[in-house]
Amino acid sequence: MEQTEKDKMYMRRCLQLARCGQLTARPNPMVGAVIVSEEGRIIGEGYHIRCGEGHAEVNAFASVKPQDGALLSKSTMYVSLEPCSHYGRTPPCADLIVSKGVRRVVVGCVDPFAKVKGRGIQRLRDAGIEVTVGVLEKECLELNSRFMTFNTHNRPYVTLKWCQTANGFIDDNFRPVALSTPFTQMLVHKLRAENDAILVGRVTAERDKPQLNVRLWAGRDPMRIVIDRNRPFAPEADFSKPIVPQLMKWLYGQGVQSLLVEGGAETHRSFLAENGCWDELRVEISPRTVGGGTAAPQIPASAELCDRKEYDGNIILTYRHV
Ligand code: AOF
Ligand code: ZN
Repeated sequence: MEQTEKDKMYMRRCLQLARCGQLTARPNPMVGAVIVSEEGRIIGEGYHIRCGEGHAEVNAFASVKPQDGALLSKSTMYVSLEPCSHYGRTPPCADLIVSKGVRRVVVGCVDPFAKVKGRGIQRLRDAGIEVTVGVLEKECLELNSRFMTFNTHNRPYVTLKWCQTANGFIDDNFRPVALSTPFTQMLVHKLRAENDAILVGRVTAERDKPQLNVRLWAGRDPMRIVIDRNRPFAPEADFSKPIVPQLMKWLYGQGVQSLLVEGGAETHRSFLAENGCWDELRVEISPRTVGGGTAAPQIPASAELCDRKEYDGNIILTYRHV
């Protein structure tokens, strides 16, 4: 598909708007929409603020000034996610767009949600609207990676997070050791706020007694899960079979779109194992070294480094599963 610089520019604005819903749109995706007149002026903008309230397109149309209303019939709507076609908590955006009579719609990516999945785009095309799909598609998918994974693979998006010494240990055999800094600690709380659930193994829960809540950042506390190989997490759990797929299925049923795994090493290994399941690794490396301790998990060959940040000597590496 041909992506003009102009299309990309307006789609970038949609992404910018979408991010304003980061703390409030969940479990709905972050979505931004822009309406551009024939001569290239933005006459309307909106984003999805809160689940249950107007979608991005509704807010964008509502922002158009009455004196610009006549421009709609020759304008283009840009939206980072396919307009919905179903009655959910709100009516279908595709119908609204058709009734407003815009000439063209540019969509960032298809909505994998089973009730939409291409039907929104089809409805627009059936009404004679020119539709372009896939402008900045990668960025649009990445913005809602948790929502996309949940709806595409029927399981939550899984992030494994650990902090290790420069020589590869997650603790010190001899004494308690603080590896995170006050700043990176704050980033951990931000990560917690971005996830629906947080999980640790029983050993970590008993030894470290982590609170697993959000104290150093804005946002809601995730659901807390302690996994114990001797106690079923749900009545249907079968410990004679690998536990992670069962856990994923159960979390999906609970509507958990994202899971943050905070350790310990054994728990991480079970997610990293051949039949395990993970999407992102977030590894913090402290400049400290220790004489010995619990070995940090190995970074698997299927991990691709996609980000590296350094804060006061602590390095945070982010990997994606490829
Ligand atoms: C859009 N624009 O801004 C958003 C969309 O229950 P509802 O009515 O809020 O519908 C939720 C579903 O609609 C959600 O799962 C996703 O598929 C889509 N979200 N669609 O056209 C938006 N937030
Ligand atoms: Zn909608």
